[in-house]
Amino acid sequence: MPQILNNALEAVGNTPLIRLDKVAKLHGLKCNLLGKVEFMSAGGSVKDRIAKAMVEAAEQEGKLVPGKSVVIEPTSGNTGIGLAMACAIKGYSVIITLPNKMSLEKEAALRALGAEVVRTPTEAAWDSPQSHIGIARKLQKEIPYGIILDQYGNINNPLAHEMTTGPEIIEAVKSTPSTSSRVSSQKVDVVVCGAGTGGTISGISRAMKKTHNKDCIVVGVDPDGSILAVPSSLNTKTEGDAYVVEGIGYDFIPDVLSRDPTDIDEWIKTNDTEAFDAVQALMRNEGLLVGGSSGSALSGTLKWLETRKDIAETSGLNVVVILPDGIRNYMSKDWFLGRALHGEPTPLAQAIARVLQEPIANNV
Ligand code: P1T
Repeated sequence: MPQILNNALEAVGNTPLIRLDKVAKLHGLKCNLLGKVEFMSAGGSVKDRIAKAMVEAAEQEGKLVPGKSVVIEPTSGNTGIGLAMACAIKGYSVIITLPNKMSLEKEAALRALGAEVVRTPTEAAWDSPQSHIGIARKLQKEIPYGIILDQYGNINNPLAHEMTTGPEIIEAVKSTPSTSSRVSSQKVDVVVCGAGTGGTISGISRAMKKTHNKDCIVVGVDPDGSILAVPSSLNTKTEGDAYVVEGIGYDFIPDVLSRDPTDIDEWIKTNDTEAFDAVQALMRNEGLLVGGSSGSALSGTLKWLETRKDIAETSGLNVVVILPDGIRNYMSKDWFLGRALHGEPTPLAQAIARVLQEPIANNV
């Protein structure tokens, strides 16, 4: 039942699981394709959940002092936005270290929430003093009451997903009845999820396999250029290549990313072009204004299903894809503007131009 919430943190999570029927049909899938739409969380991403969990745990451990503590976090932005939101509400200062490649929109949202933002060179190796991690550590040493909650090593990162994201998916799938027009196994049969820190995929996997369906197949998505995929031979061809998608992939293995092959069954690599094409498909066909890594997750799902016709062609199987954030974070990025504003003229655009007797403008 709707009720008055105490603050925006209570509007974190509880995101919808939405059928992606048109995309499924376009790709000839008989299984159900379901998107977990995380941009509907209060701060706009899946990372709100861990920000809230890490702050609340630190409070319980007495590590945060209102009015004094300075929360410092290296992040690709979304964890920072979640932390800045939590800290605005709770009264802690925030410093975010953010690699240069991350969008202006993320920096603007962070500053709007009252955080300080320090940009760092994208190309700096994770363990160099110049990286977002190195600069955060340096600041923490020097700034009184500075504390790094450390999403890369904090157990509350995967735990937040084991306790909330995973159970929400399970509950939605179990409580939706199977009907003749919408057949459902009423189990989560496959989860596909990108990995940055790996907290989302590791936590969701534990929720699925421990409490719901031990045979659930969990597929990790890793961008070309990153080294997270297993086996590492998947990474060798593109290791170190630059890529534009934000939030997924690293040049080191975060502690919270499970390397246990029983947690993450398989990995699939994706590139920028297929990710951004998939974002456009989600917008055009499903009306979902998702961000770049959602496109990576969807394109990874579709590629993986190509290799698993037994699943793709079985009606009723539930394949869940995690869509981590929304287009709010990327509105000024060339990959988005190029596709949104400078695409091929549609038949309707041609008709409009004919009616108005003007040449078809490709750039308005
Ligand atoms: O960190 P992980 O739970 O593996 O989530 C990956 C991810 C996917 N997509 C987007 C848009 C993200 O922002 C992230 C992770 N983001 C961070 C690590 C961060 O600091 O915001």
